[in-house]
Amino acid sequence: MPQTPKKSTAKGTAKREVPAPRDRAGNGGETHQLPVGDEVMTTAQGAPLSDGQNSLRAGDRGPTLLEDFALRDKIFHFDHERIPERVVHARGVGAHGYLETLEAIPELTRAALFQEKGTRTEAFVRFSTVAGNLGSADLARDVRGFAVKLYTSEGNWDLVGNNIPVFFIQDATKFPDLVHSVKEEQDRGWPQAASAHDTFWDFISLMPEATHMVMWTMSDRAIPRSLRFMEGFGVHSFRLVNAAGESRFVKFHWKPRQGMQSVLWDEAVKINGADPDFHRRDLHAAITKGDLPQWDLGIQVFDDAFADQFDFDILDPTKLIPEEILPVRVIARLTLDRVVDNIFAETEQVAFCTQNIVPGIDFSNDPLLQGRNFSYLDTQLSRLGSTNFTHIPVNAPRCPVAHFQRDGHMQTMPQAGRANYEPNSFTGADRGPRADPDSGFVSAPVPESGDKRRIRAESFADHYSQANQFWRSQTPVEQEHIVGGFAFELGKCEIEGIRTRMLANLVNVDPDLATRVATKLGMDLPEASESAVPPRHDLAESPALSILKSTPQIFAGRKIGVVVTDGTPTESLAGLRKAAEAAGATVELIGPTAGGVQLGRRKVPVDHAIAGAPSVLFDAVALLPSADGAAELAKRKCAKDFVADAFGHQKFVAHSSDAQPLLTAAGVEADGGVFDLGDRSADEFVDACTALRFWERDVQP
Ligand code: HDD
Repeated sequence: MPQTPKKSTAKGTAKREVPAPRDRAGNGGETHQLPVGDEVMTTAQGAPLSDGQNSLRAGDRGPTLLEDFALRDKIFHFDHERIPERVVHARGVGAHGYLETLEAIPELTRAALFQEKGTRTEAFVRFSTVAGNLGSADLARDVRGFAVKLYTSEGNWDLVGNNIPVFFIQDATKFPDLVHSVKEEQDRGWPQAASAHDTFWDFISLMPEATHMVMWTMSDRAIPRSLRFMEGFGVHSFRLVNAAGESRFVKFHWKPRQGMQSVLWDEAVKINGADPDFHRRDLHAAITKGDLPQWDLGIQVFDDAFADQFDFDILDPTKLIPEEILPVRVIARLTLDRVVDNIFAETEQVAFCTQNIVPGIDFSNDPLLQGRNFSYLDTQLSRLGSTNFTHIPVNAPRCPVAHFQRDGHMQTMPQAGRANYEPNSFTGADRGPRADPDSGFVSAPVPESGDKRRIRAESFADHYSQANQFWRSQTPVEQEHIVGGFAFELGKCEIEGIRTRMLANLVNVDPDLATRVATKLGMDLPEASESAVPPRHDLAESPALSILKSTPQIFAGRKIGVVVTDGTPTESLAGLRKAAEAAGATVELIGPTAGGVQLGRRKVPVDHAIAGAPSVLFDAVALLPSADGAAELAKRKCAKDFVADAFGHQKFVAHSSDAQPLLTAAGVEADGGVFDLGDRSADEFVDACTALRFWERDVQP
């Protein structure tokens, strides 16, 4: 039967308010925002529509008419919805927030945001994985991007960092090679979001400068439990410049106030299946429920004298300065307090550029940074299609913008005045802006000289000593994870020569590491590869490089998965909930089905059905079934896996005595990390959970 035209249900008479346009300075721009709510639906041109369900046709069953401007308007826009995803860091999640200055540092920098304690600077942050496409899974073993846009009163400052303080390569010219090697192989299109393949390890094993960074990416740093539980780093040495024009070097650090935490590789693999959006969901949930993630912004400041006596070149981005040698001084705090309204408009269109700096901050000669400064602006043109991407609200500076740049695709600022050049002899509004030598950006007056050459400085030649320092600074548990990481990834390489070459490089890092990886791979240990300078194995250990040595004991922001069934005693559940909430943790209920459980006379909703909520989604678990419920669950594979995995992943487990059949069915024998709530209190359990894992449990992967 042909559809007869339906009457629109929208209120055709509702008054439409027209928002104010963006001003000359780029502020406002609410015209971009469609009103939300009970409004008349319109075309993109604003014409109200009477019917959103049917296109215009001649007769009930006749052809669609070319004059249907509403159909064309809608399909035209849909056909062009996608823009190129980022060539790297395609998958990301963004949030709004602010940076609060805790300590004024005018003696170090004239940057406006650091002149007074208490200054609040609006911020937008985007976290990302590097290798995977937009639709890849969150728990890939990968570096996490940590990009921060600070809308300061003197322009946007973008600190485009990672959660690892060093980088794979020393020179920007190697970046396309690095990225090609890690992305899906061009002749087959896989693997997706994974470095465990031949081309990546081929490149890495041929580029010894990458060795330090792969020590980090094979460590737990590359599989964070939450984006909230990881550090961030500006990586390069930058400069701070004060009002007198004096400059010093600086490295930027973000320290999570929630502490650091990672997952095990076996968990990462399973989380990717159970919830590929695990990280973005976690960030969204924390912010929307008011558990606002915070990072302290710290600086390592040093002068030329320090740089000259330091063991490595401070311009080399494959090196770090241990915090034990140069402590991190906290100067500000970042708080994320608002999720985005629209992923595309904000997270997708945000355009970070390393060259976005402000008076008081300057670049160093790090060759990677210098190359990045070219690349980011360039890539935004390709992604966003116009030089006017700075007009998009998420990119627009919050301070006045005044220049003679004109026109181009999608120009949205009606720039007034007569002159669009300078110098000019007009006055008043027709004159336009002028640069100001006193308040404007002045580059640090650093003397430069030298011959033009394509060369890698000799001071960049040591590729193994800091890799060894990283290795020795880890706890035995973390070292074992690193060995597992290398063995897994190299085990995926089909070409044996690549594995051998990488092992030979690892011998330079540490013979014990190399031997253990070779054993896991079932390979003979090769001779050490040739090294440009003899690797040092005597650098002082740096506890700050280890997650487990440097993270505070804190369970706030974590999640306990509680298994309940019909008949779960309400008082044990209430006791656990109270203890968890007192520690700032969340409790989520897992029932035999999604339909809820009967507790006394009440039907209580659950957050998950056990078949869809493996224990990898939680930081600790509690088993509180009734005796009947435990007997039923003990027959189900998903319930046994839930318990066995929680135990195998070295998590703290609490249980009622009724739960014993389930523990037995899962093959769990109680140890110090398993709490019988008949004998020990919920408070004791949650207190133990602050260690996050019961690492003493000896579990063979
Ligand atoms: Fe990069 C994106 C971080 C080296 C070229 N990079 C990008 C993002 C982060 C980083 C966090 C995502 C920003 C966002 O969320 O939109 N990149 C780094 C760090 C590096 C680094 C910490 C080394 C210290 N990058 C690097 C080099 C080059 C690039 C050497 C090129 C010479 N990076 C890009 C890019 C991207 C990018 C192609 C892709 C999308 C974008 O810029 O906006 O220009």
